[in-house]
Amino acid sequence: MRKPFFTALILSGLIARAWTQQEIRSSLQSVELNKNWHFREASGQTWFPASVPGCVHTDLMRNGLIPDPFFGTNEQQLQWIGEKDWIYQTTFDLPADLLRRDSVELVFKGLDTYARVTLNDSILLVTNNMFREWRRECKALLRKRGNALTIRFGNVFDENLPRYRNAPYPLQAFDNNDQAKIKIAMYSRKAQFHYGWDWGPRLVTCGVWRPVLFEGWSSCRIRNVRVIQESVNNAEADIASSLQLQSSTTQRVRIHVSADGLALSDTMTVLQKGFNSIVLKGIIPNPKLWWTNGMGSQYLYSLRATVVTQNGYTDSVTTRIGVRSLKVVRGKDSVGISFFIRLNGVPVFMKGANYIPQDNFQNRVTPERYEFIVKSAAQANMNMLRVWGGGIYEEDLFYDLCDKYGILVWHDLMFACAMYPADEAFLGNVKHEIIDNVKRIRNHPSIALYCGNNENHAAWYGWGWKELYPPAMQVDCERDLRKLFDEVIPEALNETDPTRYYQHSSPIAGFNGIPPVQGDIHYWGVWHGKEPFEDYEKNIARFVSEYGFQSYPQLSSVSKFTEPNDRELHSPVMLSHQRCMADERRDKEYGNRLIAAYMKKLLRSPKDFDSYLYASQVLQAEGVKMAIEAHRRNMPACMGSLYWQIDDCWPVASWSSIDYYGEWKALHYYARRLYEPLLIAPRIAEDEVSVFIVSDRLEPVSGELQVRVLDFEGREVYAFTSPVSVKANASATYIKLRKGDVVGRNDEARLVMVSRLTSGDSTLAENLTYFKYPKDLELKRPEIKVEVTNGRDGYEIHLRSNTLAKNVYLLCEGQEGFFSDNYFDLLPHVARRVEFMPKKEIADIQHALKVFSLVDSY
Ligand code: BMA
Repeated sequence: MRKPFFTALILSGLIARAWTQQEIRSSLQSVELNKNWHFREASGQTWFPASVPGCVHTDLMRNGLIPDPFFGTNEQQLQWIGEKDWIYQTTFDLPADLLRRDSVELVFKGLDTYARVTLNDSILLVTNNMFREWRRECKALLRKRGNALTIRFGNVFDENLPRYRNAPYPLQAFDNNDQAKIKIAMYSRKAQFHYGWDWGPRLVTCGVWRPVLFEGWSSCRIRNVRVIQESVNNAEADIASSLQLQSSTTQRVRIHVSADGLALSDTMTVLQKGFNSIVLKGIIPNPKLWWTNGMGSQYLYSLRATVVTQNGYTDSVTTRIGVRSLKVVRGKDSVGISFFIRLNGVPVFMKGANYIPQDNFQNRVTPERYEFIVKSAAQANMNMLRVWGGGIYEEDLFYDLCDKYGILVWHDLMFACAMYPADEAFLGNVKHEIIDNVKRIRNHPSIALYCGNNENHAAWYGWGWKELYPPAMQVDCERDLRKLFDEVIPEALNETDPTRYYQHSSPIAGFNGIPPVQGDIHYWGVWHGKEPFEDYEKNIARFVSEYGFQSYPQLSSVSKFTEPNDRELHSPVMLSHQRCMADERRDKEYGNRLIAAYMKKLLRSPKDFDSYLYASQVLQAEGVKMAIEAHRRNMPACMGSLYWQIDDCWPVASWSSIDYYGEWKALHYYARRLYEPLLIAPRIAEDEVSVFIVSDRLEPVSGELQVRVLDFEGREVYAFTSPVSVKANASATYIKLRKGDVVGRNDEARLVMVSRLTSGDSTLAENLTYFKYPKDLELKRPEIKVEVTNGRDGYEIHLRSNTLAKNVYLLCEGQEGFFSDNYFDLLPHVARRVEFMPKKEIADIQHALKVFSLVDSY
């Protein structure tokens, strides 16, 4: 082991005092401009108060100038907003000490998108990329009193239609997404889902979407710290901190880097006037490693870099780092070419979902909503989210939360389902965008990999886009595709984060898993391809980064965007909240028809609208269950399962497992069970019942595996028990039975197979399997005894049924709150306890609580 470099633990203030013998002043001073904003339509006269950060839609709403765009069919009447130019303005005074700094910059963390910024009558900045951070030196333009900042947002059509008309060749986009006759989304570096998606409205907003501030500094400041973990093991972590400093003069400075107060390095150096790069190395002995959710703790070190100048200025930057080694392992193996994550030396199966922006209007996504969604992922035993390419580079808080909850991030760059321009200006713009964002996020332990785009390559090579062009043009298109994703982006990554894995697109192995030899797939045979759920079994790749099935939000959520007479599947309002129109152009019933077709196969026809919403969620959950079980059973050939999608950006029929209002759908409860570290996943094929146990635990588990077959009244018709030692981090079959023996002469429509792994008195894993689709089961109307007692954070609901109750659905009428479990099957005569945490106190819970099950839906 190398000798760790220790200097005595010296607080930066003390170093500074010893160094300068004078009062220490902070180099940096920030003043946020979030007050006194007004806005108006550019050709109008009247100013209205505005919120910054924010966007024009929420400002219009707050002023009572437009109705809620998510309600009813309002979206359709509000398209004019995106066609106008908008002006934002504020006037402000500034503190004298800010103006005394060597430099004062105006910093925009995000402007959406085409902005012309005027400061005290001088044009300071013209922007064209909502993802970039913009900063300009502006000290010479500022005064103490009566400053004015004006931002004019140009509409995307005026900006992009000329580009569209002058393009060297027409650019394709998937019809379902950019929901207009002329598709221009790809010309703007703006969240692509703003133009509409197959789960999202078309609301082309604009505005100051991230904070605006002045940053003044004197003498020297730390611009950026990149933390490189050169090698990590249990004994030590070699840490290189690469600092970028800016100095207003040539001067000697002292730089100190520490992790949790432990000095990693302490040095004196001479900085040149301008930008300076310096790398400081140090060792964290016996590091506490960062693990993903379910595998260990998520320890985060506070890494602090401090610079102190001879003339008494100091600046410091603190970043939270997780010490871990992570590799995306691509190499030849017995199946083909592997694709898996090795974390701290251990291959880890990725369990998770795809993530889209949580709102069309980003300023409404509060810290609480962020925490709720990432925590919900962790609660569902996920360890990965894929930040999908049609959305945004997320807020810092999102990555902080992923660090905290042990959720790795598969990070698409923001390109999706389209062809993109490749002129020099566009490519240069993209390069800046990648550099800005990667610099911002690269220290997070949660960032696992970068991926160039969502499905652009698949569309070009697989959806027939290439064939739309004459051969000579195909060559140009392909060259441009490569330029962006194989040259410009990798170069930008190489400058900023050269050691993280990058792949040009997702999927890299196509749309089905036959044969599953290399890379990730998006399997859409189920849903878009109308294949049966059983086909999930046949389409297992090395990593399934997308697959999924739609459902509707629950009734209380639907009630929030509809009037009572809209609550009918084919009403104009419900249809405008169903955006999947794939293949059959602009056919609004397309998505509904797909749900109906699968529903017909699996479930009995729901008796009314409310039941239909519920049944759609059960259907989605049952379908995705087949997929997750198939993927996990097939580890290590398959090492990842990310369903499409965890969240929604507005209330809509979609593939989400949590609706826009934060209600867990049936799928999210199912996912939590299916992503448990220990999963029993029986598979019935022909006459054979194979009981698999999949374990993500790193130690073998000893226990007893019971397979019992019960009739719906609880009578046991078959039982088999065997001691097992469950292999660590593996999937294997532990029992094989003949279906004929298991079922005997009993009617399959009245049986449930209960597979259970126990250790002593505790159940480690359990799964229920049926021999028929739910519609063919002879379920009786259950009598469910319900008792409610006061619990720690709410109520405890005790349930017991006289017969098997399938997909028990608890709901507290008129009350918002969270059920610890829902949509579960209740075995006869087995007590079950569910907690309910209401948002507000409930006067009469017995009265408000309703208990349904599948038989009540038909
Ligand atoms: C995928 C995604 C999205 C889309 C989803 C559902 O391919 O990448 O573009 O919303 O399918 O169709």
